[in-house]
Amino acid sequence: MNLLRAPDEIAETFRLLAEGEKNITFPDSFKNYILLVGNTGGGKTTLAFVLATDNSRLTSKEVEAGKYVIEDPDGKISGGTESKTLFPEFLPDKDAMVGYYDCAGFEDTRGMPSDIAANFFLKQVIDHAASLKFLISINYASLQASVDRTDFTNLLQYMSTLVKDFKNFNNSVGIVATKVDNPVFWEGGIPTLVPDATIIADIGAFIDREGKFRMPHFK
Ligand SMILES: Nc1nc2c(ncn2[C@@H]2O[C@H](COP(=O)(O)OP(=O)(O)OP(=O)(O)O)[C@@H](O)[C@H]2O)c(=O)[nH]1
Ligand SMILES: [Mg+2]
Repeated sequence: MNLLRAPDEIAETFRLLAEGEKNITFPDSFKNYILLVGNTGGGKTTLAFVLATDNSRLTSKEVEAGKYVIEDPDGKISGGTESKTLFPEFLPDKDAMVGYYDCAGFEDTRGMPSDIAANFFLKQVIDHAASLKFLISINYASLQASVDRTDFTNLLQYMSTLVKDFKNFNNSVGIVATKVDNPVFWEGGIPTLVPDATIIADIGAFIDREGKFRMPHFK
């Protein structure tokens, strides 16, 4: 941290902590939480909408030829490298009696005050939980052997700082691949969509291989 900027950053940290205290909610009737976590822009907020709302307010927009993003009317879904979500946002699933918390991205460019505030409120959510599960959302592009693995490695590192003992979370951590494109293979000169089951199996093999290689203590 640049010392000359320190007073500003300290003031900003306190401002964000005060703002978060006003924003964050812990409804009494929900104690079982599913935390939506992952790198910035991995699709946590979009997934929260898909899981906990009726989806009818989401729209898709073509941003480049054949490339779509999903938008919500309140502008909570992000578009840039800065994490749009800062304070964990509560979305209830009344049927399942669980509460989703849409969390800030693990890696973003907003700096120290935002990092401190994001981690402070994440800890508050964890402390309020009677039971806790994690749903990691990550771009499909980061789960392919042929693409850069940095994103996945960063995710593993962050998860291992968040969860000290994964044995306590057996069957409580899920991964959702977002922004899955439509890969094709050619059969007799005809393009055929790769079936979902094949994509899921490939992702499973990638996670198994990379996870064991990067973090041998991960199971
Ligand atoms: N095509 C497509 N776009 C998606 C999908 N999931 C997310 N997006 C887009 O990806 C961008 C980031 O999505 P968000 O849901 O805001 O990601 P986030 O992880 O909450 O981001 P931060 O809160 O900033 O960390 C948005 O432009 C979304 O529209 C998906 O499955 N398909
Ligand atoms: Mg978000």
